[in-house]
Amino acid sequence: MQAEWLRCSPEVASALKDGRPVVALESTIVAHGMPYPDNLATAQAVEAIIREQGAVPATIAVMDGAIRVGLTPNELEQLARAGSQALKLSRRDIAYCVSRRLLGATTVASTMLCAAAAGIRVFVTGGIGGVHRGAAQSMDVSADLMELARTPVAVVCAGAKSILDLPLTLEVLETQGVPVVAIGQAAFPAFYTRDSGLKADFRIDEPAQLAAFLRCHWGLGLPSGVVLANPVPVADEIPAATVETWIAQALREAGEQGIQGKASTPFMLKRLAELSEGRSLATNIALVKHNAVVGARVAVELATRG
Ligand code: PSU
Ligand code: MN
Repeated sequence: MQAEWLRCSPEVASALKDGRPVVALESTIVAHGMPYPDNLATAQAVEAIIREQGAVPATIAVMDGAIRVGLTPNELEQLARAGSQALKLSRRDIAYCVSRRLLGATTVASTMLCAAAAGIRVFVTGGIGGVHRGAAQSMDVSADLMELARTPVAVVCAGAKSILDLPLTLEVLETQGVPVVAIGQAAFPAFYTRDSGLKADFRIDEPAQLAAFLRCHWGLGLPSGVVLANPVPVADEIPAATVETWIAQALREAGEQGIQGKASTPFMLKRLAELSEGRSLATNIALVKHNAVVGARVAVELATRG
């Protein structure tokens, strides 16, 4: 990627140059995944948690005609205030946003792409996109899965939401050669709930072991990303049956209103927050913070042993 279009903050650039741990963060979760001002408070808290663990946070977004890796506090606030005014950028949208000098928020897919270009291997988020329910008809499969297939970044997440078809999501990841590693349990977590009822491919608990796995994966020359699925803390979990009633209603409304394509996921997140009277949002915030702790520890381990 040409330097003109990829700009690391001085702090991120110096950490990368010295081989110190850096953790990438996405911005769609800020602009499109949570309402203001919770989005700003969460983004700031997540950056602080990563620093406490001894790593440098690098929130990624498109601003002023460049991909920006590491934002100033003012820039983070600008993004949080812009909300849905910022473009939601997947891989296909990046060149348009950069060349038109627009404000853009990166999804898991585009954050992975930009992180890899900058030399960052660990990325913390809430949940990944996946195969949408009804995808046999809509063909709506998140570009996140294709990016995981081709871009060597570890994505620390709480699994994927059950707004998606989770069995099919895991099938696609298997087909694409993406390892799904659950942390601290055998089950693949379903974002608001710890157990989706499906098994992850592997269970690895400790940051040092997770780092060793990643080192081996990439050392073998495997080109893909890795899903590090970290379940929501017990205290913040919402029972699956409760979540399902909100999801069923939100999906029904999405169908009635003809919501599709890139608008689907933000619509679902917003409706879940409303239908749950903020409970889904509180859990979302808690799990992202927990992912930040774990992701930063993995980044620290990865940096200390090369
Ligand atoms: N899932 C969440 N919160 C989010 C997203 C997904 O729980 O904010 C965002 C991420 O940026 C993810 C994107 O990459 O939605 C997936 O969108 P789509 O399904 O359109 O690919
Ligand atoms: Mn989609």
